[in-house]
Amino acid sequence: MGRYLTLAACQMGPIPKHASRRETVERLVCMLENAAKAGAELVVFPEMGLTTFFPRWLIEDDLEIESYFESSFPSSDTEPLFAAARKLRLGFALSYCERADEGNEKRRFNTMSLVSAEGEIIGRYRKIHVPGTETVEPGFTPHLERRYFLPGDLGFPVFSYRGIGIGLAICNDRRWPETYRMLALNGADIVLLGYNTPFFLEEAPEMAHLRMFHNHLPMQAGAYQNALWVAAAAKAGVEEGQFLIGGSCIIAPSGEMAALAQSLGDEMIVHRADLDFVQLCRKANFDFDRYRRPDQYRSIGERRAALARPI
Ligand code: CDV
Repeated sequence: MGRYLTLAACQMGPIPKHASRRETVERLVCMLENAAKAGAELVVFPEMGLTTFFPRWLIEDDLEIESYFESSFPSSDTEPLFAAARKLRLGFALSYCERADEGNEKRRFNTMSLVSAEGEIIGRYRKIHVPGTETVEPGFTPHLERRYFLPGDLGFPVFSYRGIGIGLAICNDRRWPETYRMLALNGADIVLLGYNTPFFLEEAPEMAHLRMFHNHLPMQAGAYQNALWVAAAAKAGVEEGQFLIGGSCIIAPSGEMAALAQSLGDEMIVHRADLDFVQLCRKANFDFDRYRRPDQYRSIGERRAALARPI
């Protein structure tokens, strides 16, 4: 008998600025219940699944910024999610804004935690590729993640969920091949990903028609080139005046779309992921151990930008 894990990606319609944590958590619990009814064993939610995507605004008031962050996870507000996981016997990955001070240093990360079907934290990932700017720049759609978040400092950990290697990634991470390769090298069979992607970018209006293509292209390539499953959940629709693309999906290790959301609102997609297919794709397409040449790739680990001109 083959090995399977039933994955659900829970796309969310907008989370308004005024929504309380309790309201949003109730909404997430409802989605967990629906996912359990559909037979899901592991669920992924979008980036910033507890709040609106506040980095679209320049906020000066530190108290207001704080209101978007969690200083503990679970907290009394988020505990119902953990209770639901225990009751429904399914795990989930949720992304939120993490406050993790060290001594006097205020540290804020864009974080995703993986929670077991026993309602215990399995592990945590902090977004490595933090896009946008520190201040509002003319000609750019305001996206101030770099003002509010430090880049992740935990590398690309892979966690065991029922003996299956699970990697986590957040939004802009999905566009970088290094994300999938690092997770694959660390033993991932499945990558869970959450995102918030604005449809319109002032800096590149001529590429607006490619937003969905550029959403799926790197995830399908990442799944194929590393022979792993990708389950990705979007925030979608008009959130506080900004249109976020949906396109939540589950992608097979062959690079094929296995499930795709059709709406711009709350929508769950489910797929029974065949884990033996991972092994088949590795053997047929990408046998790392036999064919990779890390000694020839050294500059990937050493050089950040391309050379101005060839050597
Ligand atoms: N939340 C994100 O990381 N969004 C980026 C946008 C700013 C390009 C993304 O890659 O979708």
